[in-house]
Amino acid sequence: MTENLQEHYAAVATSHPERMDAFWMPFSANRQFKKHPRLLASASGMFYRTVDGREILDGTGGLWCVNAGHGRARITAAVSQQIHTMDFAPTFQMGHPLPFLLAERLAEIAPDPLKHVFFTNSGSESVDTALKIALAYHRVRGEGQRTRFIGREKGYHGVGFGGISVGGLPNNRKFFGPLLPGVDHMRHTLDIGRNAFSKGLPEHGAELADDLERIALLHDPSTIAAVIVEPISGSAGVVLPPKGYLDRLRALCTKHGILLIFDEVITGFGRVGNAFAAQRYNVVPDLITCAKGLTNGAVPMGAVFASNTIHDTFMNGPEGAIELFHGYTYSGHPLACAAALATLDVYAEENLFNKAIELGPYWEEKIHALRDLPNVIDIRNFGLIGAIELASRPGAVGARAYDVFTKCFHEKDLLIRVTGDVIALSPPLILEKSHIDRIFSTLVEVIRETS
Ligand code: PXG
Repeated sequence: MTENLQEHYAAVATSHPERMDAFWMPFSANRQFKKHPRLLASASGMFYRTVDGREILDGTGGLWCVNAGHGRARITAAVSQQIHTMDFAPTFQMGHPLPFLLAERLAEIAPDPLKHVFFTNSGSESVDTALKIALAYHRVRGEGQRTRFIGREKGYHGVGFGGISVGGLPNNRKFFGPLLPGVDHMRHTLDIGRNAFSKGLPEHGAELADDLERIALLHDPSTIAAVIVEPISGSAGVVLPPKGYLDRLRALCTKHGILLIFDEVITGFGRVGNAFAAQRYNVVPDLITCAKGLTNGAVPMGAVFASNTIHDTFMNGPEGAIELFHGYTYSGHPLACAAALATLDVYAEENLFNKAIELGPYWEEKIHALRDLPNVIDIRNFGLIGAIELASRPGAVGARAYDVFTKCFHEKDLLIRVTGDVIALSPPLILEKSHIDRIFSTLVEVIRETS
């Protein structure tokens, strides 16, 4: 039925493009897209299939979320069974077993001591939740003057007002007014001049963490609630932490009583090896935000991990009092929980949190083989993340990478993601060496053909 509907729609869309007008697409050039649509109809393993029947190799894990590959039978069955058993149940002053089970499972894979989980429906909600927990935590323990947040240039923390306030991408901020007050930003860590073509983490730039000290001293550390960073920035075009940088941020936060939030919406669930980047880099934050890979992208869900100290601080008032005035109708939704539990099973059974460590060196070797292609000005990689940065055409930032993107999709059956002139890659973790070979041989051809 769905397939017929899709085929029917695809035919209609081709003959009557104006029929596509009602859907206002997110983060998209709507008019350009609707003139030349790219419509996907089904997905399995490493591949999408388009409405016109082409098999497309997925170099992006959907949108950094399908870590276990598409159409996993175990996840599909769990969600399907759950919707037949119980479609919805409230979690405000009520409950059902699944979010309790899931939180316990998640606590097992989270770094010590982040053993408590608050459920949301997206990365953006996870970020706003973490920021609110940070403010409320300080207030509950009698330091309510800690109201400032520190983010970072180029940071992406979703699209809620909290997230765009601490985020550092100008286009995501400039249309939306004054945002949250009391937010400052550290400098970003992308330094192509010193670190171009680094393999893995760059050597130079740990000292940029000292921006935190400078900003903290400017406002007085006692006014700062939390610092939020992505261990690796994804949306900004893959920006890596220089060696020692995250340790330095951790030390400064501890010194000044500031909470450290790692936004692991992209880096969580095996993308860089281990469950979380916090473990891979051996730096433990106070809060971790996640989403995406939590359910393998199958059902929307996000989560915030809180340290025992933060959680326990809220559990001190009168027992009948609500400890945190925050939550979503769909926090701990049965379908999302069922998807997440099955996803964790797949990750564990197939040892997928080890995949980025195991295949990382091959991935690194293959991506860096592109360094001498025309217009390539930097290549960055860590785990199963890769970025190839192209020089921008004069006066047309993003045009060259966009041409690579469309050529890959329409002519070479490869899905990549581009942001500005950066080609970003984040394939499902089930990929094999042959997929890696195909991704990069295609990119070699296409980059060579693109002026
Ligand atoms: N934090 C981080 C670090 C993210 O990468 C979000 C929060 C927001 O998540 P939601 O679920 O609200 O979208 C994200 C999302 C890209 C791309 O191509 C990245 C994201 C979303 C869409 C595209 O880089 N990251």
